[in-house]
Amino acid sequence: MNRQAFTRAALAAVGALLAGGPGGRGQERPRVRVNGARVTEQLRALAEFGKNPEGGVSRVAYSEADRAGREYVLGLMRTAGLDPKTDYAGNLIGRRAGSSPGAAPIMLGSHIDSVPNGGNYDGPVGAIGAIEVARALTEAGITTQHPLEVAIFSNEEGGKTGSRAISGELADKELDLVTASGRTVRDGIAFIDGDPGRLASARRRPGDVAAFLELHVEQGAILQRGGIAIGVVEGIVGIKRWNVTVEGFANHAGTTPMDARQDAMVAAARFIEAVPRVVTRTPGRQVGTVGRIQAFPGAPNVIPGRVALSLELRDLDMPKIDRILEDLRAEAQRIGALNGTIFRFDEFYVSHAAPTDERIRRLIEEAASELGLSTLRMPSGAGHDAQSIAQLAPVGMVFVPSVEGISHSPSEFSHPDAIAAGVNVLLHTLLKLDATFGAR
Ligand code: HGY
Ligand code: MN
Ligand code: MN
Repeated sequence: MNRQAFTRAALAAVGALLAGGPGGRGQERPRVRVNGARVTEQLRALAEFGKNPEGGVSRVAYSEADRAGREYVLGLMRTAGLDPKTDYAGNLIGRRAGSSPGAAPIMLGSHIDSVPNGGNYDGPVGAIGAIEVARALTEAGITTQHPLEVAIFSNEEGGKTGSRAISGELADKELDLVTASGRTVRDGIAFIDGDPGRLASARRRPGDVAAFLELHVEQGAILQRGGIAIGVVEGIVGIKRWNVTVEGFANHAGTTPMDARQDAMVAAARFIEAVPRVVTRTPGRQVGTVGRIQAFPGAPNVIPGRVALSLELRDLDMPKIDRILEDLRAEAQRIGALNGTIFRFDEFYVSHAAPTDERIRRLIEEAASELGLSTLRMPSGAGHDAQSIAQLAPVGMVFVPSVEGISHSPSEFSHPDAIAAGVNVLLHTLLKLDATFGAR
């Protein structure tokens, strides 16, 4: 090595030392990168659990497929040296020691349960990505100051049960809800080795977690349409859900004249048609959906005496959700008066809107920029576990593009390179968080 080369190498080494080593405050950034091929292979393997012949998965929470998928992920967590445990709410929690043992952990995570006939990326990208970050740090010989926790939250799709048990938002009445697996939440938690009788012990308090980061597919088309690599989430919408019951009068479909019916199905149909009209009356990005309907007694020759619907409203502004519900109640009253039916609204689910932390948004942007990736700040119209953890810690969310914005569908897809880029941003944001959110 000639004198100039030696001098250059020596100066670079000194520079790296001044940078304080991995995650340091200096200019030199650790060159550590995740293993994208490993992430791709693990996503493919996880997709086998609950695989549907037409593509995608039905790995609904508390199902056999969910339990088998969790076993696979537990294996990945052990290989990554995370020594995973199952908490009382059924969350898989892995832990990696930090150099400041007294510091509160930085948490990464997401979920692996899916909706029925869902896709292979909603949840698993952030779950596998979080495990990969831990493994990449170990392979690079990097120890963060903060302990690192990797959380695979249970039943995200059925109501963020696991993360809302941690935040304290989970209501007892939810334990009796019957989930897509056919099990109640209570029985489902037991089925995945949690303990529904000790959920209070899964609770975390402000200060127990230094910060939380979640990587997730966008589930919309904004990033793809803009050719942007990384979404920096500004806030996650609040969600409220109601069981709407329409009471009419069951009667003979053949002998009851058309002007003498209290037809609950007709009233329900008029209400369903009114939802988009009422929801869009107010300016903004709020959304409203009727996702489930059931008529009773459900026979072709009986005028339905009762119809049960689900109603869901979402927006970043919780009071706006309440105002829109009042408008829908007034509309239901008007509809009921037309044919003598009565509407009842029973709220059964609340997930609070959550802004992300501005300091973490900036760290995500810095990390992406240093990796040569474009970014865009944006809201999340989908709910996420991050909004539960936001009740007790500062949170950040990183989005990667969803092809055609499709999600909750077998056609859901994100490119391996885009996913690897997102996991690298997760890794380097963590290192920046570790260096700036002072360990005690
Ligand atoms: O419903 C949602 O927004 C999320 O995908 N669980
Ligand atoms: Mn999700
Ligand atoms: Mn989802």
